[in-house]
Amino acid sequence: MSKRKLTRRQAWRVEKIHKERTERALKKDTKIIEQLDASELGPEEEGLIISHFGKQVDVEATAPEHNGKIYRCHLRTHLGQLVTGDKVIWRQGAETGVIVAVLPRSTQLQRPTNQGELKPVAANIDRIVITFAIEPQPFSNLIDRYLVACELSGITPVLLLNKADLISDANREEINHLIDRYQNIGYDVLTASTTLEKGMDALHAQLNNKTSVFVGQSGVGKSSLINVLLPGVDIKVGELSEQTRKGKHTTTTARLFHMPTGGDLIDSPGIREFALWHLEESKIIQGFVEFKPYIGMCKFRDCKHTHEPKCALLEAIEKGHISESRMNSYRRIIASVNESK
Ligand SMILES: Nc1nc2c(ncn2[C@@H]2O[C@H](COP(=O)(O)OP(=O)(O)OP(=O)(O)O)[C@@H](O)[C@H]2O)c(=O)[nH]1
Ligand SMILES: [Mg+2]
Ligand SMILES: [Zn+2]
Repeated sequence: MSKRKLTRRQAWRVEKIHKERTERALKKDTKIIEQLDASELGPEEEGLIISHFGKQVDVEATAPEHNGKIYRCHLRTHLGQLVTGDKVIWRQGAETGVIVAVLPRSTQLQRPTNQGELKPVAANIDRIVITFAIEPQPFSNLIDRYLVACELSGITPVLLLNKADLISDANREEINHLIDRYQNIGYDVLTASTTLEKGMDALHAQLNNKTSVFVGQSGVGKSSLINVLLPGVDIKVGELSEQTRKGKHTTTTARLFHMPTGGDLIDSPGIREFALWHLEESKIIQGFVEFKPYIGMCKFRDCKHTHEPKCALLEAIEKGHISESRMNSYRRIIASVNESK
């Protein structure tokens, strides 16, 4: 059998399974909604999604008489993917309530999955706290990917190095190098340690009265940081694996917490990779802030910035205006995007 035939057959099977699954989900959904409609539903009210579990969400009732009470609500399939931070209209039910509408998002952080879908991570956010640590080992390419997402979605990044208590002579130089890489292009890098409770005031000042989502690898201390910022909130934290010194994916679903001084913090599950295959090359390059003055200045319109003569970006590297390491990181992203296409 030819390769093409096989692929087409496979595609047909995948589509069939997907269709059946969607139909089953819709049927189940309709049944639950019918049951809900048959019961007494309260009036339409505004709410905020605090957390998301498959077909259900926890909604905080916005009206003052509820005193911040949280209601478990069912989602209707036609509403699309709702996420922590979404503002919704909901109705109270006997056991679970139901979401009837979602209000437009001001911003959203999206994440492409390995299955080829785009999944929202959090909505209506002002800050993305890109968290990294002394261990697990930080990867500048992952930080760069998050920065691209921030720059393209118009959400301000906060770069945060946690576990500063683990800085030693053995890693100091490498860490300073990493910090310089970002400070040289205009990003502030905050340093913190939850064990020593250091750097918390500066972090708090950046997040006060804003809605912020903590992102980064598993085990960098996202949940630990929120626990220190919000005493009384007791999120589960997990030790790194003894063998690999990587996180064990302790947080499994994003959750929003209010700051007593105003603003919200969203804890999110750690990730291994942050793919960018949903973005065009011409967009991704815009996510590298220091490249911006040189974009469109190359001699050739279709310049790939690899070896072409009169390439404005290569010239900028030569003159030291752009670092070789950020350029390599950009190339790695483009290569991985092309590979997945
Ligand atoms: N030495 C040191 N350890 C820390 C610090 N902050 C957190 N940890 C430890 O790092 C480990 C991981 O912390 P978590 O808060 O669970 O990390 P996370 O980023 O939420 O991980 P996921 O939920 O898996 O994504 C725990 O053992 C924490 O005690 C710190 O400042 N210094
Ligand atoms: Mg966590
Ligand atoms: Zn060029």
